[in-house]
Amino acid sequence: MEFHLAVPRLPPALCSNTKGGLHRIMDYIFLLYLNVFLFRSCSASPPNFVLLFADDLGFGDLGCYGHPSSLTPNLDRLAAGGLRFTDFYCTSPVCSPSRASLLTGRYQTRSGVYPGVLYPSSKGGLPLNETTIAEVLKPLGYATAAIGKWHLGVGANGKYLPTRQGFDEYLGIPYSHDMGPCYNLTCFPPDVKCFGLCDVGTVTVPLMHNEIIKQQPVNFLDLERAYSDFATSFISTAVKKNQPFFLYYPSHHTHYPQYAGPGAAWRTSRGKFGDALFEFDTTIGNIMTTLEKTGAINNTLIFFTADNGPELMRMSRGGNAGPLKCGKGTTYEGGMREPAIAFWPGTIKPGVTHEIASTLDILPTIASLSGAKLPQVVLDGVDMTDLLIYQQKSKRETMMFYPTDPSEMYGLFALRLGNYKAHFYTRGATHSGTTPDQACPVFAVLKAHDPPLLFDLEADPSENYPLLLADRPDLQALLERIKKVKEQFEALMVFGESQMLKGEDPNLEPCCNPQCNPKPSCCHC
Ligand code: CSN
Ligand code: MG
Repeated sequence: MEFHLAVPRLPPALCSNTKGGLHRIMDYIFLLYLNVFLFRSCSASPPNFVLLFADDLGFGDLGCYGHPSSLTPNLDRLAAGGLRFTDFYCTSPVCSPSRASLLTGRYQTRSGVYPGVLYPSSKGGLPLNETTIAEVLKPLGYATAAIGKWHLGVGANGKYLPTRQGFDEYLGIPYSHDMGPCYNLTCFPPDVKCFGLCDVGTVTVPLMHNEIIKQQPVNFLDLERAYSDFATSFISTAVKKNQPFFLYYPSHHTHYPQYAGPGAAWRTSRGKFGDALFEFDTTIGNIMTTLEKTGAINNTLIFFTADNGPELMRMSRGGNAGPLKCGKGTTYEGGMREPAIAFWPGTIKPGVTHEIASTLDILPTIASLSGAKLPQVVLDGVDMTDLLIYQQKSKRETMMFYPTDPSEMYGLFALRLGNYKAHFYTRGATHSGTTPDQACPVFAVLKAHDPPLLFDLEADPSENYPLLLADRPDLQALLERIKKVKEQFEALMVFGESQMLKGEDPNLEPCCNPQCNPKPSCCHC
């Protein structure tokens, strides 16, 4: 019914929390009088959540964000029927820290998932005492599954795998798929040459089901079919059992080396990156079809975003930041501002929002929509319910930018307050090499800025034209405010013990044949 688009159906948590008994009765009578009481009808069961997370995908990579040759019909459909964000941020320009924040609603500095990323032999992982979205939902009886790239640790006896962090089921590769010998990084057709850095000397890339290695090396050409079938079966089973569900699908596809199975290879004019993105988009279409067929679609929030900006060192295969400066590894906008879409037919009104929002806000929003309890820890996220459902302003005014190697000594590299972003430090990154902009590659060494480099992101989203205090004396007060916000934030930040500095142990590399010799080549099943 059209009416539902205009006035949203209230999720159960909001139905029961918003007003007391008498008010509700009076509301009811009033609305009856207006003969529009149906508008306020409440959904019967808690909503389902599907969280789609792309890897190394830039602000300019989707059709609905202006890419001229990407083929993303399903993401475009989500954007057309949902809320598309223009100012949405992840928390780190690399993968593991960004994922830690997404799943905990906390900056990675708190959980200790820094510096850099986890490797197959890393001893650390997302600490088990952190509470993930899956763990927030479990007490309410949700079915939970993760599919794809985990990258929050494997550890001894799989102690950091998704199955130990609130997910009932997992199918996927537990880290980046370039973390294996080059010859195994199979593209279609097999692509033996390795562009840029590839990590050799480690085991071939495993496919894990829960805590067991199902295939090693994984066959990338069959992988998407397996993921898509797993998602379909997970959703169908939960719906059959009348169980609310949370599906987390962080895809590998758009991370180098991009791959695509027979259904997507050579299908786009954008080459390997385009084909890989198209294959991921096709699975998103399959998930939507399953939600429609099972009748779950109107009670499901689908949220899409990405972990970090494009890996520009891979040149045309590294993704695209669109109008934004630099990419992966940097604290410029290209490293951390991402496409994001929230879709929930009948509940989220289609549109575009310019409010500032972040992966940090997803956990509090899911908790609020489901009626789950928030973890009793310091959270950095804010509840986006009012923004998503009632088109109100976001409670978020700031975004903090930590580099890939956060430290108490340097603190924040940059801070966004409203439309303004101040850089206290800038630095290029290996991952952002090859662009003509001299600020992006690793040769742009660490530089401190005092006063900070200040940009008006509305007037200049590309961070090309720093505002000069000499021209704009009015900005002095703004700068003072930014410094104060920074000081207050940093004074309350408690750095968790670094998980990456716990080091590595080659014996931890996943091996399907653990007693075999010589490693890693014998880990082949
Ligand atoms: S990431 O990509 O995991 O998506 O961030 O595959 O920062 O040194 C990043 N790194 C390998 C990677 C290494 C990756 C790094
Ligand atoms: Mg990544």
